[in-house]
Amino acid sequence: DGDATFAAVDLGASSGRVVLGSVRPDADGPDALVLREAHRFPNRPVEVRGTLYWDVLDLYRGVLDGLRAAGRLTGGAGPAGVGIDGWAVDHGLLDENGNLLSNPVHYRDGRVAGTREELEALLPAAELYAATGIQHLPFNTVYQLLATRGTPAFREAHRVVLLPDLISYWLTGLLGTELTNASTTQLLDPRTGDWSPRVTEAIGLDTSLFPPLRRPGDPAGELLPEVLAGTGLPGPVPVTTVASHDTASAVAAVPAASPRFGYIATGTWSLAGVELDAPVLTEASRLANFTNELGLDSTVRHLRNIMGLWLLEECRRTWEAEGPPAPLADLLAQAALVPGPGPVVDAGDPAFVAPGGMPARIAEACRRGGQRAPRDRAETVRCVLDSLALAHREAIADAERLSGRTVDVVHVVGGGARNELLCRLTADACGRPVVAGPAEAAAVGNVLCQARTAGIVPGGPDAGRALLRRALPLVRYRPRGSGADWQRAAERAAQTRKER
Ligand code: LRH
Repeated sequence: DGDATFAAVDLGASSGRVVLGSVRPDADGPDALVLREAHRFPNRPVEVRGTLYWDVLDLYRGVLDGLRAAGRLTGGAGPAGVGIDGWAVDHGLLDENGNLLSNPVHYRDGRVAGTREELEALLPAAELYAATGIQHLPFNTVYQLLATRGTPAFREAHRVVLLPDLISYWLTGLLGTELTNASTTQLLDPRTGDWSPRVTEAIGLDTSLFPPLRRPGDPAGELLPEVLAGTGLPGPVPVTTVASHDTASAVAAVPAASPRFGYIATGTWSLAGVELDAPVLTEASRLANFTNELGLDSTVRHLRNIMGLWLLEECRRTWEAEGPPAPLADLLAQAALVPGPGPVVDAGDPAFVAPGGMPARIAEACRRGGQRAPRDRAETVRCVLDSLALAHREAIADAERLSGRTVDVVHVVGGGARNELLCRLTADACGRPVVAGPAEAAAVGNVLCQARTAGIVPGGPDAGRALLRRALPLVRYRPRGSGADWQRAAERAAQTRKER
């Protein structure tokens, strides 16, 4: 019992943050969980000689700055613990002395071209899916390793370390491979929770390249003396292995009251689906491009990756390069006035993965499908949000059909929970009530996992979720209309798919 303040390090594709979560399990209202953002920093990938990299040292500096700020916010006492989560699939290579051999490459880099065919020749897609349950995404770790294994850096590599684990290594000096994130590599068998011999043998990968697997809740060490000195924190500060895949932490923070819920974890991506006890490894699930990622408490996230607010972030990046800033609030207010659903694109189309020229690519996709292209920024933003709402509708319907789980309510968590228009359109398109929040879902799941390990919150998904329902301000959206207009929009989006 008691209460405590934990620091969640949460690394997203467009920004990182260190969030303090103070947990008071006995409090009845908002005091049960108080969140304070200690520090937020941009994540700015950089292209060098045709390769897109993460600036991982800049991110690490952001983490250290955040821990220093967390110390100040706690009046010098420092957090009771630290946990690290971030986006999936990416890794760094370490030599035998633990030094980083090369800069981690961004999952949106084009180096994976051709690796799908390479793997298919070694292991047919149906067998790969039966062994791992992971949907095909061009940048899954397995493809990145195929792309990199001929390089001098890979030949020198002693360890392959997933990115949140790399940050954890720099903070603690200890190496591990966290299980929920390992499940996104497409090298792990979700039934055994261990590397899949079927896949690793097919590609000739030595799994001892990965540091030993560890589970959410396991201790990950303590902040190193040099980290304490650099951040001014008083030691010792334990580091806990949390669900280090940000989506796993985000779904652990869904404040659902019953198992009959769907979720949409929104941010750069929209991850839409259901939470199950066991993976769905059917051929129908593979063909629908549904994945089975591992979560907290041995749960499985049966979901589809949808392009997400990346489409909007990229439009804004293009517009801002052309002229004055395009503030998000203004764009959304104008988009809300555009009648819809109007022209729509397939927000699952991998053609949208790469950065650059997004407004033109969206317009082109509309025209290709025989629709009129958006005429201005407001219409473009509306097209993106209508397309996302539609993709959410299809993913929730497919998740129900493929898993047999009934969905009575859809929870929108992550950054998009702040986007009123997106939530409203999602409720209308899904024909189900939407409950929005928390927006900092990954950080909340990260804090909850630490609080459980510290014995402050009881184990299992339900106690944490009940605490969140008491503590968090949640916004509810009722679905409007019959859904007939969304059915027609679905037919238009299917047309852009056909023409692809
Ligand atoms: C979201 C996310 C998602 C992955 C992608 C690479 O941040 O972790 O779950 O598919 O990044």
